[in-house]
Amino acid sequence: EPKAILFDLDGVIVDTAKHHFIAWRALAAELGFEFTEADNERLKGVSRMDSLNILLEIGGINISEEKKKALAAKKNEQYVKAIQQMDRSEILPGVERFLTELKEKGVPFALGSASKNAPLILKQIDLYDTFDAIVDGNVISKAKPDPEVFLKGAELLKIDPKDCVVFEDAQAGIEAGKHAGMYVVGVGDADILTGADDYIQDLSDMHFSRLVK
Ligand code: B16
Ligand code: MG
Repeated sequence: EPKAILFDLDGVIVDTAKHHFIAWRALAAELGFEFTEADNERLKGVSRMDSLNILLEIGGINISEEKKKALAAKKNEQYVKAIQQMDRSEILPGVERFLTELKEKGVPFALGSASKNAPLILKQIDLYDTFDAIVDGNVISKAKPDPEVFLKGAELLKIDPKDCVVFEDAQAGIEAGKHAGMYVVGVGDADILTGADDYIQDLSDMHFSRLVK
């Protein structure tokens, strides 16, 4: 029976991919090329700078590191404006019920996100104080698929990694969880995701009993 749960943020707790997409697309338009929703799939779970590098590669643009920093800051400014408008209505289906179930069972849970904006997003949707620990892009040095983000979460919760369950919507995140030696539940389209131990469309398909083997 699992002793702790680790949640990815974007795509698991809340759907921020659309806000990222709008901001990246605006940046691409300014640079003179088109950025599609299919392109945006490649950015899920990927850090801000790595995302920008993928975007520039799509546009065939070569610029200095300094200019890259400025563009990443510009994108983030627009993205932050969008997430400042978020509220509880954007919490994904099943999340609140499942978190309540975990609280009732006394199972601790942490956030494991690549996003530097994770604390702001959790505050906007009023879940900041609900999590027992938060590991985000501000405190990790190695991006998913490196297991660092989830190992840190387990450490903060003082639970052995093998007793942790990870919920992830990104391929790199599923791999990070497996590298950490954890049981991983893929969230989203099981035809796209691979390597997880179980798959659900969203958290409305999840109950603690399903994790008890
Ligand atoms: P930021 P997650 C990730 O969050 C997103 O999936 C990814 O699209 C984004 O580029 C990354 O956070 C960095 O976000 O620019 O806010 O630091 O899925 O790991 O919760
Ligand atoms: Mg995600």
